[in-house]
Amino acid sequence: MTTPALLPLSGRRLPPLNLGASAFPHHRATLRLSEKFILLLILSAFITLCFGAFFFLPDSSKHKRFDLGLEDVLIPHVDTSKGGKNLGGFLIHGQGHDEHRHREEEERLRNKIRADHEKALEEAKEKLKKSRDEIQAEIQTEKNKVVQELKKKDSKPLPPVPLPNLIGINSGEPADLDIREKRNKIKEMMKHAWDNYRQYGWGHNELKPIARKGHSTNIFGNSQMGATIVDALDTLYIMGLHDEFREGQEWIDKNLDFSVNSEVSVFEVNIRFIGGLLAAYYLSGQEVFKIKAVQLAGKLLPAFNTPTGIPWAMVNLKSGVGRNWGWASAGSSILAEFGTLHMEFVHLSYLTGDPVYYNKVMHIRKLLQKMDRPNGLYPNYLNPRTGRWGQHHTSVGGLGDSFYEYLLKAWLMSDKMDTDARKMYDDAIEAIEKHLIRKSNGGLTFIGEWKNGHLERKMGHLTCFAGGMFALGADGSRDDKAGHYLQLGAEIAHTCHESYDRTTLKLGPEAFKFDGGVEAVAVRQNEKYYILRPEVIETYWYMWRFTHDPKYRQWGWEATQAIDKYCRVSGGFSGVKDVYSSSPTYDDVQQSFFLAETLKYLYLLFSNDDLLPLDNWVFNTEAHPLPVLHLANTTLSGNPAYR
Ligand code: DMJ
Repeated sequence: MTTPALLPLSGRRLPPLNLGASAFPHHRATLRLSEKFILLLILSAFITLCFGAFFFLPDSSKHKRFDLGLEDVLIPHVDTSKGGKNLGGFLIHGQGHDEHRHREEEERLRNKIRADHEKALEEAKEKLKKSRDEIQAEIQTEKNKVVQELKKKDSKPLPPVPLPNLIGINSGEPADLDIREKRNKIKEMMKHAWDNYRQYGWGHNELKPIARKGHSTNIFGNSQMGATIVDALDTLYIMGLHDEFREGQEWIDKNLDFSVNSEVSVFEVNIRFIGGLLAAYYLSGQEVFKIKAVQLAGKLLPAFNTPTGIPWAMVNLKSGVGRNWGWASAGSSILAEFGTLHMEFVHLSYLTGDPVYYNKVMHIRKLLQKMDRPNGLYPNYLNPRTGRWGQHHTSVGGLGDSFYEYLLKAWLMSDKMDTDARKMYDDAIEAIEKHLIRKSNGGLTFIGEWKNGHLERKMGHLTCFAGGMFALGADGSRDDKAGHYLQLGAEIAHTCHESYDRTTLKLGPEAFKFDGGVEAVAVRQNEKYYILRPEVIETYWYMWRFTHDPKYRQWGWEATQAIDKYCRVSGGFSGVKDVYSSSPTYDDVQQSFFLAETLKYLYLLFSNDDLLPLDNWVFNTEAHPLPVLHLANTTLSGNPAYR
């Protein structure tokens, strides 16, 4: 006996066989053409067989089969009180009136099945008449339809929220001619970087300016997410490069898709993509950026599904599966990664009215607040399964840096209402000053790293951002030590400038030592490179805003000239492998942060202070400006701390 499940008994069981494009949209996209032909043949043969069997078999057998099917499929809810009996799941129907109704129903269904099968046969025959190209075109059209439908589903409008007071989105044009010319030079460099990326790397994450093709690293996963476009948007906007901005917007609108089977860094995607999209939204008011930022944030949320709520370092955007870097101590997550989500996530909750983002980062905050810290220092590694610290390595450079930055900026961004964040920042900086900050024999202040119970007298280029951070945090510091922190910022700026000045190219090495007779100089060959990083220039800019000491513009101009001279190639800008060599080789990468940060900070250094004033804007760690949220006057669900 044929199993009922295989019998084409009703319109519900076996829908009208449409072998054309709309029958199985998801499977069809993946079928190859030859497979499709074979499938069509098999199906049409099968239908013909069923059709023939149904009409040419003796009547009794037809009824037997039909009844079996009807019993459990078509009239499952027969009222047994009217003569039907339920025997082990099968219904035996009563006589007379019921039987007549039953026969009519059978007849109606038989007619429907016949019509459906005839239609399906016709469609199958039609399909077989078509050429391969026609079928391929149909498949493509249907694929496009599915993609459009998915896009529509994803682009739900977000609830309107009152925008914060967006002050200082202006040209910032300096009156001084010399400063204006310098600023124009920086704008020209931005155009050179963008135009070459546009020509040779468009849609790729980054550019190889010498090979003149796209480039990517594992932080962006294996897909082309246009990292440079998203990272550069707000710089283009600020510089008044509006045509380029619109090109970027158009690409994002049409191509930026997060439903990809790609494992990305949660931290990098947050600071570059979500930060970049949010800043572009606030500056330009274009909804598409907000919508994309929220879609992307939704894809990062599964990374928080760990026993402690400390997110994984990486997440697959499609499957939501997360994991940590293989090199991180004892399977740990990294302080600078899970601790650098706060600003963007608070903005996401603010813009969507959905507390989910806010709750995720506040959970991290609360967990960290409760933990014991060796010497008051935060180790760089925390295991997301056990909630325990990994190796006791503390750094204000790589692996630790932006965690401290975001504590301070969370406070600033909340209009100074988030006093918990300020307290955590003050405590952390006090411990850092006590255990990590030292003066070299030559009088240079440096920030070392705590490793295996002792201080390593080495400072990274990344650590140089801290000069700006100390200056930014001076106002509002504990015991009114504003002067002290501004001075500390100036000392770090000076040390980092020395690290540039003591090289052949006047560009800073990746790391430099204060040990064994050297000061602010790289010793190991693999620490002599410069990859277009922004941190030193970032500190010059903050110091300029707070002091207006002309030396910061002078140092910024030295760096601009060195970059233009040694990193510029005809296909864009490249990092160099050895800043102490007079004939350096290129690394052939134009990093997206060069457009997001390095050139933006340089441009702001030569602009008036009323362009993005620091009382109203807070820059995320990738230099994407986000407005201060006056949360005291805002109802943000799940936000008791600020009310
Ligand atoms: C940027 O992506 C960010 O500044 C990050 O915080 C650390 N470093 C790079 C640039 O050097």
